[in-house]
Amino acid sequence: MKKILLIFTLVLAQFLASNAQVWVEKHTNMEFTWIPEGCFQMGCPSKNDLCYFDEKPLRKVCLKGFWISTKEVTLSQWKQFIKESRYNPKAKPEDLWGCTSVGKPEFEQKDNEPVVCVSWHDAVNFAKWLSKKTGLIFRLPTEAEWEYACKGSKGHLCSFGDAPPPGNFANYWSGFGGKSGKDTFKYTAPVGSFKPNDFGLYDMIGNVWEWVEDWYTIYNIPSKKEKKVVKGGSWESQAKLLRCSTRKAISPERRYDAIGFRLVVELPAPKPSVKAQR
Ligand SMILES: [Ca+2]
Ligand SMILES: [Ca+2]
Repeated sequence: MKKILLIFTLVLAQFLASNAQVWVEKHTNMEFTWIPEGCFQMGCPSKNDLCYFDEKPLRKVCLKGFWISTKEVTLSQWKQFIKESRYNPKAKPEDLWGCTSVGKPEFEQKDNEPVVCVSWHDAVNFAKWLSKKTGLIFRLPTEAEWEYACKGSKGHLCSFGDAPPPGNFANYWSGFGGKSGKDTFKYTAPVGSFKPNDFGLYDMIGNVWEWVEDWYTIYNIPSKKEKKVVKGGSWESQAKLLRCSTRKAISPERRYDAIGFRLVVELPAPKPSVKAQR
């Protein structure tokens, strides 16, 4: 019975994801998915011992609907930005972690993998470039938007459930030998290599950490605006870290081989008559 229920849930998730309302930005071919207005429980339950203190407490947050990138921004889209804008920031060696230069990790990447080694400022400049190019407003998601999108319509702590699901669900740490994890990817995986959550979003947990707009603060405690938040864990995170509430404080100057980003675009809500375009 449990097995039938699991299969039904998976089929339903795929059906909902395949019926997600999407919009494609033509210049970069970047797809966005509509996340409907709603309230969710942000953070992690206080009784959950796996979560860190900075993910707690669980609190209700209500958001208007928004459009968010279906997948992480790819190396191909990043290369297009560099070529067209001639963006050429100086990277201090101490800000490069596992990177040879801006947008270039020490490992090989294919164009359909997520861009890494980009600072928070690089990500914001990418959004500004695309905004100028299209006349629309692109920006990083807020931490609340990102986490709501990650948790899906059921508010799952780990995108697909309240604990990391068994099996091949995301790209995470494969061990020092590489390819020893269930997902088989040693470093970054092509975006969309794993199943989407029930909003239709890919790789919210795992693959690469993702920059969000917010400064890092502890809930309800005033603090200095020194670091930005990255979300969701990456190819170098253990499976137990792959939660929607997982957060890390990183200097906005830092370029790291496990951090990328996705964007939000400020478009009107889709009309109810809009059909899925997949
Ligand atoms: Ca892996
Ligand atoms: Ca991710």
